[in-house]
Amino acid sequence: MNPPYTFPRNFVWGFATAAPQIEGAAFEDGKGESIWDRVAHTTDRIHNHDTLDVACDHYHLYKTDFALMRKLGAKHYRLSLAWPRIYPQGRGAVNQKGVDFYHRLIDSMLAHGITPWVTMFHWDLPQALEDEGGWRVRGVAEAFATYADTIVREYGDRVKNWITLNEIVCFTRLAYGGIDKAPFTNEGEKVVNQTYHHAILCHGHGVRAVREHGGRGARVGLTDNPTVPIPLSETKEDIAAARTAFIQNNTRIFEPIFHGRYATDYLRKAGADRPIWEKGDFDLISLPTDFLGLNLYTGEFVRAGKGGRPEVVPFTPNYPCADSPWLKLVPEALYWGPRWASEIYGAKAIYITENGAGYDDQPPVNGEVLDVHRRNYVRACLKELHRAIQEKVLVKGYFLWSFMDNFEWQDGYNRRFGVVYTDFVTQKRTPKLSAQWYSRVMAENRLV
Ligand code: PNW
Repeated sequence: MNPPYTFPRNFVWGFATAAPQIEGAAFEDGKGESIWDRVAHTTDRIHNHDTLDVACDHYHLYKTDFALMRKLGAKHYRLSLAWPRIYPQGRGAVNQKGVDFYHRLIDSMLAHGITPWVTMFHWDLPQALEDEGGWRVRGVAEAFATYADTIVREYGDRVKNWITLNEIVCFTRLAYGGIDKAPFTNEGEKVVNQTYHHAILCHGHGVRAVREHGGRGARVGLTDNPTVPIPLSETKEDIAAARTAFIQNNTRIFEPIFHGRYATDYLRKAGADRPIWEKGDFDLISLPTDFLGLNLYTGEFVRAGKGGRPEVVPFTPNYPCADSPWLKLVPEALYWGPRWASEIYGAKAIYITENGAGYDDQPPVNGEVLDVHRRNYVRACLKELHRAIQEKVLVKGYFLWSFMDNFEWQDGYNRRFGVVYTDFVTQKRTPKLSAQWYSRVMAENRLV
């Protein structure tokens, strides 16, 4: 018999990062300005006025970073490519030095025995495209199509796992709807709905590019961060209410991608704010994918209200959270998220493309960072994920966010998600307790 909490054979274990958060070299070798570079240098939106200029300096330190990853036992690694490194103006002339950098990066990864999982877009829109209207205008999809074609042609001989976009809501609603992501504008529902539409159109182009140029064995999917309703109690009524809430919460993305149309309910409610689309858009948007990536950090509790309608149970101020205030500790999301996605949309292969916890860890003491809090949360999450797998939900892999502390968007370098501690002055890496623990989990393919 297997020891308890053993994961399926061939389960994919890895780490996740994103280019703008770790690479640095923000203006080196011809890289163009991204919308995050712009807000970092010209606004007060980012904690401590931190910038992405140096970050973890992974651009220069990637070889030793891969050596450490390998030493910890990771065989899979989810990274993203910086669009403005390949196309500094978003479109037009290719920056050969940027293209070459990713050739070296991918070769080094493979030399260290690490399989790349490449996200095409992780929020670093070229500023030149934002100047044309960014996600508000359809031109973004045309530019993305060319970018996707280029990178799949360049790297497709060695990269077989592609993720089109990371977390649409974070660069549409949270970015143009007045919340907390670049470019930090506030433009109302009509614009926000249109940015979603252009994003799913780009997803479609990403899938198309992989089918056209990806070669043998290429696979592609979207990474999304759905809000995950957790039934307050596992009664029939609360489960049904949470299920309905999942559909409603994620209608803008999952309905078009899985069903090739917007839900009539959504269009009716949106009224005059509904997005504009063109003939043929949904054929592209709903091209079949090979897997669904889910970034799961937290959830919300839902119960059956009047007439069975979903009712969100608000978090009281004393509900526990990580140091990131949005990160309420709800490990159950790792059970219900995959379950809803497979039960409702028939997602066959699911990868958890991110999960982790943001805490303001203190520097190493005697070479140790004792982040028991992070280790315990991730372990609780993995127990819930294991339950989903036991119940035959087809979860094929898990990527921990993040390999090392990095640029945490509007929270700058203050908030740490890494299992490896980054000293941003010396660039010294120190594996935390959570890294030592995760290393054993990967090696033994079970929870320890
Ligand atoms: C993800 N929320 O963002 C991103 O993909 C990463 O780049 C980021 O560093 C990581 O999670 C940690 O924040 C999220 O409000 C941002 O629920 C916000 C939320 C979830 C994920």
